[in-house]
Amino acid sequence: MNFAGKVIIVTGASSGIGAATAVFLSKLGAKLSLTGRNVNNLTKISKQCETAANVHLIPADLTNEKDIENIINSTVKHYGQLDVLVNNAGILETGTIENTSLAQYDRLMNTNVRSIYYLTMLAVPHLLKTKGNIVNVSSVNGIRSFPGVLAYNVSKASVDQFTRCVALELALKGVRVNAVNPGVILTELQKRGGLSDEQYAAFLERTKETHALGRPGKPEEVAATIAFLASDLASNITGASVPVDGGRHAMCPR
Ligand SMILES: *[C@@H]1O[C@H](CO)[C@@H](O)[C@H](O)[C@H]1NC(C)=O
Ligand SMILES: *[C@@H]1O[C@H](CO)[C@@H](O)[C@H](O)[C@H]1NC(C)=O
Ligand SMILES: *[C@@H]1O[C@H](CO)[C@@H](O)[C@H](O)[C@H]1NC(C)=O
Ligand SMILES: *[C@@H]1O[C@H](CO)[C@@H](O)[C@H](O)[C@H]1NC(C)=O
Ligand SMILES: *[C@@H]1O[C@H](CO)[C@@H](O)[C@H](O)[C@H]1NC(C)=O
Ligand SMILES: *[C@H]1O[C@H](CO)[C@@H](O)[C@H](O)[C@H]1NC(C)=O
Repeated sequence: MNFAGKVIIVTGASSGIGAATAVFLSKLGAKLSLTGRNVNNLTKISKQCETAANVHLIPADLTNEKDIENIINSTVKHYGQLDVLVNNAGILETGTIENTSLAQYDRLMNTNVRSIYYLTMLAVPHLLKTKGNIVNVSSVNGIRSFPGVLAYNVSKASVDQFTRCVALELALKGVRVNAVNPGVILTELQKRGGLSDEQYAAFLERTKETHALGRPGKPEEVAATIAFLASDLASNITGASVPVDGGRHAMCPR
């Protein structure tokens, strides 16, 4: 895989899968635009990237439309082109149909779906010029259902459906669109989603049974899959949702 000369936007790059993806792609020669809410965190990740000159930081809150516009404008102004969009930013909250709220629905759909919708709209004219591609980070929750994270799962199912629809719309124009669907990955997502330290420890213990490979995944394993889908090696893959979940999507309780 070689991304020399390729310009890649990674949203949510200040932690977890986004951070691992940024570092991974930088080692493969990519020029990066990294977005995140927290400038200090972004700066920390940029220092782990291979070549400082190939990292452009764009602080952004993806619930803010102007911020989304600025991600595209600033990237194209800085590098003159865009080759790959990695839609990674996302949030997780728990809630069932009995204790969710419309406010929660709006938060999840705005952050996990509406932002991607708009960012992708704005990115596509530039991707058409470079015959670039899009990788969306979804979740195993997009393809299988779990109780207790209703709005989150609905938002991720939307991401998968968007991925397939946009893939078909852009296929003949030479732009590929794919998603990765991580299972439980060792990031701060769950704790930020409201789990206490104890609940999180129990949650991780349970991954030994809920993931066929018997362990949670690492951000670098998702990053490698994102890099593959974004690379020319995946030239004949579009509209795919690729699980990176230790086999979880294939399992049934028994
Ligand atoms: C910034 O990094 C700290 C330490 O890793 C983390 O606790 C915090 O949630 C991060 N903030 C954002 C907005 O990502
Ligand atoms: C981004 O560029 C577009 C097109 O030039 C312009 O309409 C829009 O106002 C710009 N937005 C921001 C936030 O810079
Ligand atoms: C909603 O209810 C579920 C099941 O009773 C519980 O596990 C969860 O913590 C509750 N979530 C909220 C946000 O109250
Ligand atoms: C994923 O990919 C498609 C195509 O880029 C995009 O339209 C969609 O909004 C993206 N976002 C999500 C959440 O999938
Ligand atoms: C993709 O695969 C199809 C079916 O095997 C083949 O006809 C097509 O030429 C391939 N496209 C590319 C870009 O390799
Ligand atoms: C959605 O996904 C999460 C994370 O895997 C899972 O724990 C939750 O139960 C799912 N919720 C629904 C309603 O599918």
